[in-house]
Amino acid sequence: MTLKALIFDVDGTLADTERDGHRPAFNRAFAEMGLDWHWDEALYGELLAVTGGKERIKYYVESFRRDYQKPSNFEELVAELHRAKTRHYTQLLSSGAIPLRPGVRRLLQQAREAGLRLAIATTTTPENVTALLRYSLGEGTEAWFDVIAAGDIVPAKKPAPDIYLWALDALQLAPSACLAFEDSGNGIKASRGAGIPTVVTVNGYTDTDAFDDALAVLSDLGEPDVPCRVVQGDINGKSCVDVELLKAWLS
Ligand code: XBP
Ligand code: MG
Repeated sequence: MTLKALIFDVDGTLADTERDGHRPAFNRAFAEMGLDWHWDEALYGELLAVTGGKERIKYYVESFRRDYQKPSNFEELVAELHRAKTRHYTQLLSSGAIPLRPGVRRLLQQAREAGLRLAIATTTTPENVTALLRYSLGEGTEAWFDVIAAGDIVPAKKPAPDIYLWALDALQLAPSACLAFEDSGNGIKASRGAGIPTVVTVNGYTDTDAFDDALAVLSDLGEPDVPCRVVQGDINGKSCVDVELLKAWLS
């Protein structure tokens, strides 16, 4: 099958957003609303088992704060907390605090030059995607992506395949004409569940997840002069992931 499009996860894949982006933003929202909740780095790793910010807050309350008396408007409170968290997170991104991961900008540029289409399939809120692209990739780069599938447009978040199926439908492409880029066990379950061959770049929160079904598992996408580390699979003697390698994987 000819490669037509690349579909990228955002959090953990385009940039390491979780530990120093989403996590402090959640904590600022909790403090702002007078809650004594604080998610340290280790606890946040456990909470990442659940994708989606609102879903994660509810999981925390149900599994870690059984002492907490939920008010009758708990759903509204979660929604308000999440809006505050999104405000803090996008503010953080606007300061340029979160750079793209190695090789991301290079591969996106190469893919565009090679005529490949680009898409995004993420659990996070659309405003967060826009902010990351604007402040980390550059003003106007949202237009590089034909499809941005994000947040609550599908009710079932990753590991359900729904967000990828939504993106495929919007692209009007078969899964076998695409490659997905993911960083987590939940992410690859979603992309493979939609039938899309998947490349994984791990990070500190996901390097012990299971990726049996990946085309390759790498430390990052690498750069010509800063090679990536291969955890699983074969990158044909290259130092980094490029369009030639992606095409070879798909054939
Ligand atoms: C990302 C997530 C998200 C973010 C928070 O998962 O799990 O929940 O942590 O985003 P993936 P929101 O990388 O697999 O898409 O708070 O905006 O939901
Ligand atoms: Mg991710």
